[in-house]
This record gives sequence, structure tokens and C-alpha cells, in this order.
Amino acid sequence: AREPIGPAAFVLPGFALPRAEALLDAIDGVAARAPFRHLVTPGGFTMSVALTNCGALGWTSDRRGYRYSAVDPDSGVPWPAMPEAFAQLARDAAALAGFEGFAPDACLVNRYQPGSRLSLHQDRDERDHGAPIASVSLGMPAVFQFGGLARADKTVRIPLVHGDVVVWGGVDRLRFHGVLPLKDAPHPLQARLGAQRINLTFRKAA
Ligand code: MD3
Ligand code: FE
Repeated sequence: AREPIGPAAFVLPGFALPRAEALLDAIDGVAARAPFRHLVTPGGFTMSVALTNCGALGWTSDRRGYRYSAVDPDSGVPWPAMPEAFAQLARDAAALAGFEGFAPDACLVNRYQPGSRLSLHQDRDERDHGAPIASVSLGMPAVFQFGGLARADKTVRIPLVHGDVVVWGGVDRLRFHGVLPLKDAPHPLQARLGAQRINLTFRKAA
């Protein structure tokens, strides 16, 4: 099933469910080489969301700005390769949303704990705004905020649960969005993940 949330944005409810355990195995492999960390924004705030990356490019932030980097600034070595299961899922989900041939070169892995939030922002650090972004929600539920092309535009709230995939492209690619502070709530992989939400976002950064 696919539910439109914009002219070129779709929720694919439960699309990643059959692959969730395999995705978590792969995330453990990535985090063993490039541990989750809390980045500092150019404004000097430490993000409540922890992140790591895999793929040719990884998103990072420090006092000097936001950027994509080929190496993990903490270790100086390239980010872990993108697991085949990640690339395949992103490609399959994008195709269902009408974006054939999506080949992401960057995967941000965001980790939320109760209270973690992501304030309203645009994703504009990627070179090619023509490519879509696909995101996969695992673990605790969250409420996603979806706004317009101006920060002040009204936002709608979209609940996302374990296994949901969302694809954004075209005219929806630069819409403001965020995640409300996470509430501790149970989910189907509680025994494995506990009170965490993991979000994978697949991008074409270069
Ligand atoms: C909507 N992550 O990492 S899904 C991010 O759940 C980010 O962790 C959120 O926003 C999360 O930047 C939301 C990803 C997402 C990515 C790009 C978008 C949603 C988007 C671009 C346009 C509209
Ligand atoms: Fe974003």
C-alpha cells in the first residue's frame, strides 16, 4: 500500500517489516565500525539525536558547518560500505513511490531515545535535489512533522511506526520537516532494541 502525504511524497506502511531483523543486524555492523555520536551544530548546540553513516558519503556537523564527508571525522577512515540489504530496500521503496533507479550514495542512521527530537529543518546539503530521499523507521513510534517550503508554513503530524518507509521527492523534496520529542512507547522489536528509534535516511548526496 502507499499513502500520499504530498504530490511526490508517500508513506509505505510496514514496507520494511519483513526485512527489519536483517536491517538491524546490518546497523549493528555499521555502528561497530562507526559508533553513534551526538554532533554539535554550527550554532553550538549538541543534537539530542545520535547518528552514524554508511555509504560513500556521510553527513556530519561541527562548529564550522554541515557537510558530507567521505571519511568519519572521529576516526579519519572511510564510512562503512552501504550494506546490500540497505541499497536494495531503498531502491525497492523508491520505485514503489515512482522513482525508478534510485541509487543512494549516503545513508544517515539516526538514533532516538525518549526525549530526542529533531527540530524543523530542510535537507539541502545534497548536490542533486532531483533525487528522492527514502527513510525507514525502526523501533519506537514517532510523530513526524511535515511542513511547506517556508519555515512558517503550517505543519501536519504524521505518526510513523516500526517498519514504515517514507519516500520524498520532486516538489516535496525541500519541504520543512522534523520529529517531535519521542515518547517511551513499546514496539514490536522491544526485546532487541529497547527504548530506541532508529531511522535510516537514504540520499544521493554527490
Ligand atoms: C521530508 N530525519 O535525518 S525522515 C534527517 O525520522 C531527518 O530521523 C527524520 O529529517 C527522522 O534529516 C525524518 C527523513 C526525511 C528526510 C528528508 C526529507 C524527511 C524529509 C526531505 C523533505 C521532506
Ligand atoms: Fe531531514
